[in-house]
Amino acid sequence: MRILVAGGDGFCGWPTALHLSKRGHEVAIADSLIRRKWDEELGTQSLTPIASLEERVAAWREASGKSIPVYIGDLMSYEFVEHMFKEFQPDAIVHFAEQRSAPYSMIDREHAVFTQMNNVVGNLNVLYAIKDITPDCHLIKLGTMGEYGTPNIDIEEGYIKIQHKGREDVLPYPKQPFSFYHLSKVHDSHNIMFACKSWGIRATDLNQGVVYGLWTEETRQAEALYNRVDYDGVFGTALNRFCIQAATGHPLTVYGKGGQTRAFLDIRDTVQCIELAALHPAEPGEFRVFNQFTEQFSVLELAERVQRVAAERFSLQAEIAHLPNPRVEKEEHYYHAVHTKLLDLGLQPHLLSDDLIADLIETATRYRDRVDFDVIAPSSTWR
Ligand code: NAD
Ligand code: USQ
Repeated sequence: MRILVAGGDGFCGWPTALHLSKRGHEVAIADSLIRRKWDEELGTQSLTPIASLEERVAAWREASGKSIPVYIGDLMSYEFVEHMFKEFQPDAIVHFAEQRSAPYSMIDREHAVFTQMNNVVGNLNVLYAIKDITPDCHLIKLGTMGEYGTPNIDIEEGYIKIQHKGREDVLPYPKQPFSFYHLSKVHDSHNIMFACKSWGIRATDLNQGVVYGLWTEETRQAEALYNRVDYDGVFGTALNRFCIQAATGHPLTVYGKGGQTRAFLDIRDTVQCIELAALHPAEPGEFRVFNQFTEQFSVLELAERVQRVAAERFSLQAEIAHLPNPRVEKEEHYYHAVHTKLLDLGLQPHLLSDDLIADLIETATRYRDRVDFDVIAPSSTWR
């Protein structure tokens, strides 16, 4: 298949592009490289050294013999999107190219407005390009489990059967997102659903949980292929942050009580899920939703697990700090989310293992000189 990976310079996009290329698909990457600029804005960097996108694809050509053409540009520019679709003629587009940090979207008005413009406008441009240039192209869009929030009932995969005053319908599952970032994903979902209904576009919304890990088979092959991994208080995510904190002697930053329960998956399962969605496309006009995660954990449970592995494998004594929660969220709640559709398509999950945690701690120990303690604390607050 001809697969365009938008956001292919990022944490999920880069390993996905390599995985799809390795599996024999014709892959192209689109990215504005803006994520590298946000690192500069925040005074942070990936824990692992990352090569430029140009060096990355050259290293991949050397390692695999396969070419990945690159389109550098902003999805907010329709001219750019139109040119790329006309030239590459994708069978599928995997759309990762958004501002994905909840704390970044909550810094202030400017960051909230930017996040929603970047994400909603970019996604709308992709929808129009599909309609006008490649109407059969399957949109594989990264959504988030955080679109649903934490309702006191089970979370279904996109839709729920409702009985009301003696009548029944299957309706979109109610959305109670956590941040202006998560809200941008809800707006995207609504726009995609409308486009599928109106124009007959085929789309899969992958409501992904928090991704942990760093390495995939392909990204380990050479230093120029290394993936990025974030540890700072804005872009770093729960489990990865705890491993890097344990390795560097920083207390593990549990926000509030730590009973916040979220859905999680290994980066190796992200790349698998994307290929499964591509190989089994939605029907024309279908707006399909998959919950893309493999396990759920509370934040405190993860911190305790990292603490134990750090002690057992490395004799490191990691302290757990309960910081005042910078976010407005429930710290104790019911959480049970359905996630069977990707398993039905053949997903073979990599469940969280002590080995994975140890591997992350080992990587962080190797690159501890790149860790700046000043950017670890949460710097953006919801209130
Ligand atoms: P990332 O920030 O590492 O990568 C995103 C990439 O998109 C960056 O390289 C950035 O330069 C690019 N980009 C952003 N806006 C763009 C635009 N307007 N035009 C062109 N390129 C643009 O993020 P990630 O962690 O790889 O996340 C990828 C996607 O997966 C996001 O949509 C995110 O919401 C979703 N997601 C991520 C996680 C996670 O835990 N990382 C979990 C669930 C969902
Ligand atoms: N948390 C801590 N300590 C930390 C970091 C986070 O306790 O040091 C808590 C947060 O308060 C929150 C939970 O851990 O309750 C998850 O936070 P996170 O920063 O790991 O993840 P989140 O903000 O939800 O966002 C990440 C990605 C985003 C993706 C989302 C999936 O950045 O792109 O959409 O995970 S989900 O959570 O399912 O919505």
